[in-house]
Amino acid sequence: MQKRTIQTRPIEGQKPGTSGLRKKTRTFMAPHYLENFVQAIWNAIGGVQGKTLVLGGDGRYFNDRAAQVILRMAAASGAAKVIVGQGALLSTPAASNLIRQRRTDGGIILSASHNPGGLGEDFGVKFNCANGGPAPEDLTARIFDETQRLQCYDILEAQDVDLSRLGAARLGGMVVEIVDPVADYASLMARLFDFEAIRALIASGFTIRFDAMHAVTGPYAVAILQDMLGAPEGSVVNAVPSPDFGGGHPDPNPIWAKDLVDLVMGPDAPDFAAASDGDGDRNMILGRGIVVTPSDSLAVLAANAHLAPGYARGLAGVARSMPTSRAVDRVAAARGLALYETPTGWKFFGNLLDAGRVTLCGEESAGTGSDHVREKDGLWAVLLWLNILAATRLSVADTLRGHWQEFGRNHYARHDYEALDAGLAGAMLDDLRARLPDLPGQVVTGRRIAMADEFSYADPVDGSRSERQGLRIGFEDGARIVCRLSGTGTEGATLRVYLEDFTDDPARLELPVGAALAGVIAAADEIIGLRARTGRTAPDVVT
Ligand code: VG1
Ligand code: CO
Repeated sequence: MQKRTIQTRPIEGQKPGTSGLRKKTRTFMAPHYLENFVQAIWNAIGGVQGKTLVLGGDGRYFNDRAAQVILRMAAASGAAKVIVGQGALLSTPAASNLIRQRRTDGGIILSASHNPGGLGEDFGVKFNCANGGPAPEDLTARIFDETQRLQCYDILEAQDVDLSRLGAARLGGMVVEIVDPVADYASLMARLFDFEAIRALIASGFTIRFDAMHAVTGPYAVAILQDMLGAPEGSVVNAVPSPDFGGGHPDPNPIWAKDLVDLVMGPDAPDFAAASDGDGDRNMILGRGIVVTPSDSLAVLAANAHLAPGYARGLAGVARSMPTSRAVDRVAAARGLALYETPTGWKFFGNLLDAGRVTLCGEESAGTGSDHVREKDGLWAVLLWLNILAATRLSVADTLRGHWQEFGRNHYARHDYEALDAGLAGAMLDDLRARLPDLPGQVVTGRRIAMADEFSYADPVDGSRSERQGLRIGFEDGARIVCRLSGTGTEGATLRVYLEDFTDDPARLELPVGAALAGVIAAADEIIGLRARTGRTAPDVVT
């Protein structure tokens, strides 16, 4: 086997976004594209000589080929070992767990998460550090720097490693350890949650449906929910990962998991339903007749986590991304918990978790997690919900109702305007940014603006600063509008408008979100001028 040094040139645009580098699959398959980015990672982390890494992905198109390239590049650069999930599969939280459990130097996750997969769709590569968490901003900036000056990369000339068989293989001087992608993760879940109680709940006739959306959580959900917890076969649907996710978007929200919404709203509704995304880090929670908003889910979990053994000692604190609704803030205030507000993206929770300042974190984008790993974790959220319901024996709907009665309700929605012209979207936000200082005091659609600013974050642990993390406008009555551009898309620009209003009026608690937010939506349109500037009359996706 021969090591080769291949001459290359910097490739433009290899700048990691909210969660790794995401591009069209064909872009990643173009000559040198993947190789350049991987070599840039090696360079940015000081090489991989003698190091041990974890490798796996969500099974999308090109996952298997990319894994072989990365193995050959790790071997060529002197890595001691790469621990790979069988078939090159690992969910994002399972990869995070393996990195931590096996005390490795980090890992590479192949995923574009909830973005669709296939030759004509999206692919992604993400580096996670030794703590199991996504590379922080200073590291992604170094990786990007390296991509801009790269002249060559090292790769071994070798046959593919057979990743279908468990056990150890060799690639040049490097060991490739092929592990069951589910086993270590499942045993972590069994340590955190009262599996006996959940088993008893299910045995009592409590019905569940989990939609793996043809993505990576299928094998995990079958093993845990069906084999370990006794849910009848067929409780997990779309359980076989497919390279194009069955042609759908593996995005667990009411648009892309509409079947599940229809199911819980219909006559055959199960007691509990859930879905996860492409790489298994997102979750959607539903109950008979109800879809739980991710921001509400975070608040409910924060209020009840102590019912699960892994959190019986209580929570150190909680964190949410800035655009996430402030429902969890009310729980934190009532329980005397520290509350942190971070920019969008899981990488910003890492320091808080490592420092023991927070136990639970969440994002409005269907991400919830805890200090058990350093990623958000879809199945973990499902199991925490099930553990809570096993302890209270309440329905999902009654759990929510009770929560709103105790803490009040933050009605919440996110409106996405997709595939906007990037220049136009940028100009629209620049314009709004320029007007922010004048907004406080103005009355828009009958509401007085109390504050308006651009969110920036100073990490309380290492002091690092992140600027330009979203424009926010707060009203005197507690309503809020947040605007930012997506950092995970692969085409044009996506504008996200996050809308929130609070009520503790018992008569308004159960108002549908659309009705409760109508006033805030009108105010947002007037302030941003979206309709006028883009010609769009409605968002493409409402979650
Ligand atoms: C989106 C979400 C963000 C999430 C990120 C990665 O980012 O808004 O909350 O952390 O996706 O999730 P953006 O920049 O497009 O708004 V995943 O499950 O795609 O890794
Ligand atoms: Co994801």
